[in-house]
Amino acid sequence: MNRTKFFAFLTISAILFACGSQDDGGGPPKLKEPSGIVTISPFDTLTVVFDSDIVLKEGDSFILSENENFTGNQPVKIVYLDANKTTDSRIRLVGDYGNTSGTPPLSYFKPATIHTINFSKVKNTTGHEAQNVSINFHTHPILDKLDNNNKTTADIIPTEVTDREGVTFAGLLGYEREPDLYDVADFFVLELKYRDSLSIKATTHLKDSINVDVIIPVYGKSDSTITIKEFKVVNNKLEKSIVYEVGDDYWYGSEGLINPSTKVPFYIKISPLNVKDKAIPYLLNVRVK
Ligand SMILES: [Ca+2]
Repeated sequence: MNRTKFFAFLTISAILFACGSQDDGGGPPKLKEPSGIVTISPFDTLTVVFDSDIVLKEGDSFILSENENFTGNQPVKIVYLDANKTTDSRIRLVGDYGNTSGTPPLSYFKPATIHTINFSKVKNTTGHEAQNVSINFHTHPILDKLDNNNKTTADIIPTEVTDREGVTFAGLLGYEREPDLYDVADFFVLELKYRDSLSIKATTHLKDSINVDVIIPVYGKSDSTITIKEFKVVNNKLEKSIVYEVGDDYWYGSEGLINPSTKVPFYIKISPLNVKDKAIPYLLNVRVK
C-alpha cells in the first residue's frame, strides 16, 4: 500500500468507525442502582435508578402500577413524590407488607427476606423499551418486640454479634406496628466479659434523632449509663457510633475483680430524642470483639 492509499484507507476506516459508534438516541433503559444485592431496613425506601428518564405517566395514569407491569415476590408499591411528574430516571419503592400506626403511617417491607421485583416493561423517553428488569435485595430483621420497654423484657441480641459484620437489625419507636401503641423505649441485651470491645452504630433518618444509651453493670453497685452523643450525617441519614471497652472501671467492686471470664448482661436502650406523632424507625449494628 502506497502512502496515498494508506491515508485514504485510514480516512475511510475513521469514517466507518465514527458511523458505527454514532449514538442513535440511546438504547433501552438500563438499571444503574441498586447495583449488586443491597440489604436495607424494612422501613427504608428503595430508590431504583435508570441510566435514562423513563416514562411514568401516560395521560392521567401511571403506567408503572403494581400487577400490571411490575410484580414483587413480597408486597411492594411505588411512591410518586410528585404526581405531576411524567418522566424520571428514579422510581421509589416501599414495602406494602405492613403499616405502622401514627400519622402518616409508615409502610414497610417484609423483614429478613430476599425480595425480587420484576418490571415486565420499562420504556424511556427516547422510545426504547427494556423487558423483565429484575431487582433483588435483602431486608434486615426487625428485632424489636412490642413490649421490650424495660430491662426485664429486653430483646436478646443474637450470638452472631461476634461475627465480623456483627448483627444488624431494625427497630421502631413512636407509633408501633400495632394500632395506637406508642413506644418510648426499646431495650436490647447482650452478655459481655472483661476486655470485650462493644461497637454500636445506630442509624436514623435525619429528622428522627434518637438517644442511644449503654447501661453498664457496675459490680456491687447500681448500673452506670453512657449516652452515645457523637453523630454524623452519612448518606442523608444520621449515624451515631461508639466503641466501648469493658475495662477495670466497671469491673472492680467492693469485693475486687470478678472472674474475667464471667459474662454479665449489658443493655442498650434506644429512645426518641423528641416525642413525635409518628413512627421513628432506626437501624442498629452491634458487634463484639
Ligand atoms: Ca419498639
